[in-house]
Amino acid sequence: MPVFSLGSKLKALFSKGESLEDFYDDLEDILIESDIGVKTSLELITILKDKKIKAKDELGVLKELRDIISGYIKTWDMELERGKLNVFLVLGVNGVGKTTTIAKLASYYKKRNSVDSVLAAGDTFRAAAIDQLVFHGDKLGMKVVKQKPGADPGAVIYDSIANAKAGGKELVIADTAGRMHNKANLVRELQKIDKIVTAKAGEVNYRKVIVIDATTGQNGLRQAEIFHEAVGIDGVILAKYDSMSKGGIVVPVSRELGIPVAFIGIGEKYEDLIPFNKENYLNNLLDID
Ligand SMILES: Nc1nc2c(ncn2[C@@H]2O[C@H](COP(=O)(O)OP(=O)(O)OP(=O)(O)O)[C@@H](O)[C@H]2O)c(=O)[nH]1
Ligand SMILES: [Mg+2]
Repeated sequence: MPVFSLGSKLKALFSKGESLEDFYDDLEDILIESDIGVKTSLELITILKDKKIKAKDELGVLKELRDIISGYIKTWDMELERGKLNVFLVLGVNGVGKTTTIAKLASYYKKRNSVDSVLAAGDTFRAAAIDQLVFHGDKLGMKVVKQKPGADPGAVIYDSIANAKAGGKELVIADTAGRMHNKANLVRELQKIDKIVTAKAGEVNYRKVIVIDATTGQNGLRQAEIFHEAVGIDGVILAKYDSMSKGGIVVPVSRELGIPVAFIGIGEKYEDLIPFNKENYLNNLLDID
């Protein structure tokens, strides 16, 4: 599958030598196609027009785009608050990479901070989801708190916090179901979980992160919107960045929803999760060497 390349499309556009109006129209289409979002793309075009950036000035356009987009993207290092229990609730629609990302996060904090996580099997919607987390917990040598399929996810997460506290652990990473019978149910369920953990806000550093699949396109923005409205999201992890997409979706998520980017997933192995680096990301997005 070819990699969608905003940079190569831009290069082709520059070599077209069309009128300034057509250039801006085409540029707008290219930006939207690269998941930057309609609103943000229009905003970018307006700024370029205002600055009277010339279509022929390839480097000038790229530099300008890079600078503006850079200002749009917020980042978050997702460091642990030491000496305290950290609770990371991992959200996202089904199949985006939540459970795999949880295992990667547990592995990351083990390496970085020598911290063992307690993994909470909060996706009680499917038996296989619990088994998948247990599989990772066994491989990583980390405790998994679970109940039977169909159990109340809030209770599982409550137990995992109690378990972590009793064991002197500093981190709980909680899985959640990305699907329910319908959206209203999903939102209600998440709000219940959120209430339970928020009640412990004084004692724990509670953070909510959404996993977005880089290959799902602009739908990722809608997903982030729904979860953000439901419980308020602190950060995004972009999974499957190694696949064909260049991850333009984090631009509108950051710009339009104000959600910072924490990590990117670049494969299926535990070590394939790296802190988001804005410079590298922008160079890759725009194909700048
Ligand atoms: N290439 C690649 N694959 C990934 C990445 N992250 C997750 N995956 C794969 O995506 C698939 C789905 O991942 P899961 O972690 O099961 O996703 P989930 O969101 O927990 O899915 P549900 O529990 O079904 O809602 C698996 O095959 C993962 O190996 C990534 O960064 N890169
Ligand atoms: Mg899962």
